[in-house]
Amino acid sequence: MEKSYHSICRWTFNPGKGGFVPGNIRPSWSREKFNTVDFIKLIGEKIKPRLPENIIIGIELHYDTEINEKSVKEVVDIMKENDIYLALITPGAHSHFAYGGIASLDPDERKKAEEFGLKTVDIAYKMEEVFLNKKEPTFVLWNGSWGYDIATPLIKKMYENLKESVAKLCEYEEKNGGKLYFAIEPKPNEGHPSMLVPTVASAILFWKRLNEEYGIKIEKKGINKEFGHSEMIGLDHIFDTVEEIDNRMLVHMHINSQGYNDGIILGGPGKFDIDHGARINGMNIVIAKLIQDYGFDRWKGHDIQARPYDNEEKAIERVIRSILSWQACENVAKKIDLEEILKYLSKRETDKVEDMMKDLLIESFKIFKSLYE
Ligand SMILES: [Mn+2]
Repeated sequence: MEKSYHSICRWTFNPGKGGFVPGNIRPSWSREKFNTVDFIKLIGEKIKPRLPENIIIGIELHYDTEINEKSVKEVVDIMKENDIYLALITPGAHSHFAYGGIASLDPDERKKAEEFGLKTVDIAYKMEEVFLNKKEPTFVLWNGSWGYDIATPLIKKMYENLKESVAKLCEYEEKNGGKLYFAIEPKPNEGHPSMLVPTVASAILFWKRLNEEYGIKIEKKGINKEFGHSEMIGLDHIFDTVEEIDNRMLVHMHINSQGYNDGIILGGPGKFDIDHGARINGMNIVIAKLIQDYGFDRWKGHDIQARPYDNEEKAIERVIRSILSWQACENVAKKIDLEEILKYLSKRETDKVEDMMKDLLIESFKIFKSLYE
């Protein structure tokens, strides 16, 4: 059976969100009791044994809270012991910089945020032993720290700062090995009402401009599209995928969902970022087909949150269910007959196509059940 690569996020395993919901509903995952080494052990003990053997597991980490200079050696050792790879690393700049980060108009914040990015590259290369050959990790730039809230013409200047800083970061990485992929993870908002590079299309354009203005090579640059982020503002994550493929910028994916589109769990456009697990629905089966035909065989990430009422056991279950849900979509996607669909669509028989998709959907729920039992 061909291998399938899934990555699990350290930040899923938290004691509770806090704010409007309990902050300590999963007490054994508090910062004092549960670190990244414990997280990797938990994957080895409680998650990997529940998955089919063709699934390879990677992890996703934020510098400097989930991985840092102090913890890196111990984390790499335990990853090796458990056959777990580094799939994604990202500077958690949003935890430190609230005034634009590397795009900031405050020169001091901008300088510190730039240094923080370079340190993240350094940590990534300290983890080379847990890179998987040809599935080297993606260095993700989430736009959360590039936020602003006042209307001024200098938003343009922030964008220029951003391009200059990311160009420097890419040059630094190139000099230090050039093994990493780079992806922007666009999101329309969160933490700030507006953020630079809010959509997949803006991120594609960003890299094209970085190539034109700074000569940055874009072969290994692309997008980490999170399905839920496109869904948050009512955009179509299928078309986002089409654009990524057309521009050869599909390097990583966050396949977790904003909900609503399976008719079972609530969520959907216009809500805060909900981070449900990957869902089984017709749209995701279609995306699975698109990426299969493109030959995408890199990591599929599950940037999910436990529900505010989940205990530890139920939170772990959600990760397993998310991975198996996507596997079910991938399985049935192989059965999509494009010629048959085109035959119907050329005659405007979308009703026939709808019924074909319904059959695939029913089958994928059954496959999920058999994988999960
Ligand atoms: Mn999200």
